[in-house]
Amino acid sequence: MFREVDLRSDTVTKPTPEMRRAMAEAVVGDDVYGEDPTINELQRRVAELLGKEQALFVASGTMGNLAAIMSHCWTRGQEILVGDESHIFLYEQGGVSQLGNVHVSALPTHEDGTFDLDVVRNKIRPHDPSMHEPHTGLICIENTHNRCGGRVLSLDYIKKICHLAHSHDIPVHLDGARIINASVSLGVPPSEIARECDSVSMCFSKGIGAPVGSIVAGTKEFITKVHRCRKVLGGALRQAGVLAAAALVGLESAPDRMKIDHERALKLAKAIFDLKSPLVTVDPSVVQSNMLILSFPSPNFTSQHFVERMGMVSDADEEKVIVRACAWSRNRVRLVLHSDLSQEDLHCAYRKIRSLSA
Ligand code: TLP
Repeated sequence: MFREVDLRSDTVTKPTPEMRRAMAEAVVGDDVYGEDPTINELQRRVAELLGKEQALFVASGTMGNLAAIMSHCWTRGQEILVGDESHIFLYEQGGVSQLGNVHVSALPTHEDGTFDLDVVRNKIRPHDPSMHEPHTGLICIENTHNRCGGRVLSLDYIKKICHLAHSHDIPVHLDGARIINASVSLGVPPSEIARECDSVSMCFSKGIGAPVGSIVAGTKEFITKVHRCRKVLGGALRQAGVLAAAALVGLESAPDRMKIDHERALKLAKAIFDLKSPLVTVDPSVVQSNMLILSFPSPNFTSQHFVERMGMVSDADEEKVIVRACAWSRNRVRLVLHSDLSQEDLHCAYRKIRSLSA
């Protein structure tokens, strides 16, 4: 028998018994008619949580970002400014161009997930009468920032970028797939983080632990457009209350749960750092939520070697443990903590890392 510790993502969690019960007992209706009470309740609760007029349930974070961007960039010939390390730019198949007819301009991303505001200012293409250039229709930010290892954008930075955008009449979309993690880390309500942003997307299927679903929030007028875009993207669901029921359960316990994930991530990072290994290291000072990025300074032991070795058990291994992790580049591996991990799972993962680090 092996113990498997899955650190690939917080998306790997399975619904809890309480979620499964709530799903089985959910009161449902046809959501295309707006008649699913559990979906309606979730949308109401999240709109309030994010401090927005309305919210709309969508199938995934990718669909939420795409529908939001299509809704902001309603007319042809628009461009969005996104980070070159953002999920929207890297991992959504260029859907905004492929399906949304939106042009993308990628901004260099700092290690903490921010952009240089002067670079943003220079990239903005104003609504002038020129027929040659696209118009900047939207700026997208991400909090917590996935590729930057779960880094948290500060309220001050969000305020500054939103003010810059708004001074050019450009809205801001926040990819808040993990906004609750950001809220726990900053010690402020999610509505405070989303306050200056015109729209927000948030995922239920990550740290919140629900099996499926995301949500987009904004003004009533904006959500009417998102509703239309969701339909053309094939995301108009029927008795979706079974999914919303799990999300409602997850939301209740999410902040407390995430606090534990964050504490454990930092503890694990410190323990790995203290190994002073020439092969694998991590900077605990940048661990701000539920992720850590391991680096591999030696060309003879790459992230790929590490991931393969972590996923194997040999006869020589005293403990029969498989640890699953994602190699993000030749010398980077992302580890993500989540609610399906026990303290013992993490001890086992640490001991396995230690055994490979000499
Ligand atoms: N991120 C996934 C992978 O796609 C990388 C993960 O394991 O972290 N925004 C952000 C910031 C995300 O991290 C993700 C998923 C999404 C959007 C998309 O969500 P889904 O997977 O629901 O489409």
